[in-house]
This record gives sequence, structure tokens and C-alpha cells, in this order.
Amino acid sequence: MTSLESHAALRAMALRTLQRNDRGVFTTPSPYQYPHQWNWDAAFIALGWAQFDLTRAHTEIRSLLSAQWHSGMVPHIIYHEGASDYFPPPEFWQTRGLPHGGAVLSSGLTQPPVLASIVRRIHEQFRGKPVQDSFLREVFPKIRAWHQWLHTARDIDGTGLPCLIHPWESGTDNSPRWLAVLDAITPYDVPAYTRRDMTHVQPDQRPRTRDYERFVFLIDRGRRVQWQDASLLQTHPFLVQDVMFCSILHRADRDLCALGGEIGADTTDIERWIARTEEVFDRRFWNQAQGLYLDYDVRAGAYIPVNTCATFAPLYAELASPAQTQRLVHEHYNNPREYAPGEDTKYRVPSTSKSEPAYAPRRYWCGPVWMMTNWLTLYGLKENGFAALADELLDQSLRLLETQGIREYYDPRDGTGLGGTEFAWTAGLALDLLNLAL
Ligand code: 2M8
Repeated sequence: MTSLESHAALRAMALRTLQRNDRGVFTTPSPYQYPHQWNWDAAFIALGWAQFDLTRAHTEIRSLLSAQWHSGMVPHIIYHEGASDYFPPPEFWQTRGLPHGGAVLSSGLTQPPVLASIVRRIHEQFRGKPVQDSFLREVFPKIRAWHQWLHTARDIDGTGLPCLIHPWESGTDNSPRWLAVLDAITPYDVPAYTRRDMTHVQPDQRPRTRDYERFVFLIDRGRRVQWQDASLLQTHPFLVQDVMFCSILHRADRDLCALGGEIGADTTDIERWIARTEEVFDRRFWNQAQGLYLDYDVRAGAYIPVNTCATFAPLYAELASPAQTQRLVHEHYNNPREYAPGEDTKYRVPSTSKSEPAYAPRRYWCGPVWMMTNWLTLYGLKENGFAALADELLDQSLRLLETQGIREYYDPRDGTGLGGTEFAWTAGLALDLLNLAL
């Protein structure tokens, strides 16, 4: 097959995957494992839909925002169709009827706010179309309210860098960067529950039992304080500032500011968030000795000394200086003991550095390659002058998709497709990557 033919085949497969997961007003991440709407998945899925059907892309985003809480939070799981065999079911969160909650059944957590950046990408493609222009006017204030909530209700130290209250908010659930923080927590009074996440995926690829127990414990602590932001900041046992989340938010703030400019909105508050993040980001996250960005454990008042691919996210946010960029690329991204292919791996970017004791090439966020983090890293490289490295990552990503199918994640050693099949955000990302390959 020529590359043109294989790209056309991938495009068709990506569309079939979106259609397979289409529930009319929202798209499931995968037909079996995740039968509801997820926040950042929905954004990437909308980007995919936009390549075929702009109205369907708008519907995806409208459905997501229809679950926005009165506080401004946009939740991480939205149960448009009620319960399923997924754990946790909607009632488990105890979010129904909360005065600061939303109109649609949802979790009590949020997820990385990539939405503004995706709306901007879609807008750039369809600017000038009346449906797109009115869509932008409709969603802009809602996304701004979400960002405002993140920069204020989740701000514990005046930096405006939001705190996360659960590893699920990072989207990288069982990443080794959270393991020591979780280990320091002793769960008690954990409600009875039955895991369902291993029905469709092998247990050795999923989070460990002890981590899952803490995931459930943290949900229980959240619901006991009715998910009130002030109480969570004061008492919640898990409180971290995440390099990747804050990078995604910063990029999204900048994209939102540009979108606000297009519709003549007042963007003073957004400009303030942008300036504040630029001022505090390095102080909070940069580790000069290691040449890495590290997450921060707010409860312990300490850096989390774990090297994962989250360290490349500031490139995507354009928060890294030229000197920091050089160190990230030469000491880490190109290092065969960490992220570069070598004797032990063929594919970039392992989600956890190969040098980490917790690196596990098949276990969920502990090592496998994810299209979402490849996408982020690719744009980071491209926009910081590393065109050849970005092209190489694009080629590798397309090869994985074309040879292994549209999977949830991939083994960096030989590329084997793993986790959920027919994975919708992977399809959305594949379609965006194909645009880059044109
Ligand atoms: C995974 O997270 C959910 C919990 O939110 C799970 O494991 O059950 C993560 O990969 C997350 O980033 C993703 O949004 C979600 C759906 O694809 O699955």
C-alpha cells in the first residue's frame, strides 16, 4: 500500500470508530469499557467529528457543556443515559441535586481542560460559517466560567495553578507520579464496590487493586463534603498541582483569549490568568538539577520526583524557555534510557520514563504509548523548532494506528495495540494527525 492509500484507510477506520461509538448526542470512548461521555475524550472526539460533520462536532461539545455545574466546573464523566455496567455508577458520586451542581448526572471531578484549544482548532477551520460563529458565541462564556472556576475555586496558594483532588482529574489515572501520594493515604470506611474495569481488559494492564481502593476512598471523601470546593481544599487527603493539567490549561487560556478577541469579548480576566501562570510556573514545577518539570504534592509540600511524559507538556503550552527546551529534548526525549527508542523499545513516547522503577510497558498510564500524549508532545516539538523530531513522531504514531488499529494505548516495545478497541478519542486524534500528514 502507498502511504496515500494507507492514510485513506486510516481515515475510513477512524470514521467507522466514531460512528460505532455514536450515541446521537454524545460519543462513548469505546463501545465496551467506557459507555458514557468523558470530558477530554469529548473534545478530541469533536475534533474528529468536525472533519466530517461540523454539526455533529458541535453537538458533542454542547452535550459536554450541558452538564456544566453552577460553580463553573465541567465534570469528567457525564451519564446522559443513566447507569450502565460501568463502575462508578451515577448515584455513587452523590452529585444529584447539589446547589452548585449541574442539570445532568455526572461525577464530582473534572478533567484536563483541552476544550478551548479544540474549539479554536475547529474555529480556525470553519471561521466565517454562520453556524460556527454563533456556536463560538454560545460556548465562549461557558468555557470561560470553567477556566475561572479552575483558577479560583481550586486555587490554594494564590498562584491560580489549580489543585487536583483525584488522580482521575489528571486523566493519567495510575501514572507513577501519583503512586507515592496515594501510598501515603490510609483508606478507611471505604464503601463496598465491585470493579468493572477488568471485564474487557486484562488485569495486568489496569490500575492495581491498592490504587483502585484509594480512588474509591477519595470519591467517598469528596461526597462526604458534598463536593464543596472550599472544604476539599481544606481537608481532602489528595491535593496535587499537575504539570500537564496546568500546561493544558495555560494553552487553553491563550486559545480562549484569542477566541474572545474574535467575538469582541472582554478578555481582561483571561489575560490576568495567562500572566500569572507565566510568572509562577517555573517556580512551582521546574527542577533545575534534573532538567525536568515535576508535579507538586500540595499536602506534603514537596515535589513528586517521578519522570513521566507530563514533563513535555510545557513545550505544548510554550512555557519552556529555549534553555529548558534544549534540556527536555536532549537529556530526556532523545535519551534511549528514558523516552527514545533503543534496544528495549521501538516507539515513542512511553508515558513513563523507562528509567523509572514503576515503568511497566503494558500497564495503563505506567508506560504504554497513548495517542493523546503523543499529540501533545508532537505539537510541543513542532512549535519549539524541532520539526524533524515532530515529523518522526507523526510517522511513528501513524504507523501504530495503521498497523495496530484504533486502540486505547500501545506497547512501546513492539507497538502491540492494548486496552480498549475502537477507541473514539484515538480516532479523533488520528484524524487530526492525518491532517498534519497531508
Ligand atoms: C480513563 O479513566 C477512567 C476514569 O475516569 C477509567 O479508567 O475508568 C483515563 O484514561 C481517562 O484519561 C479517560 O478520559 C477515560 C475514558 O477514556 O478513561
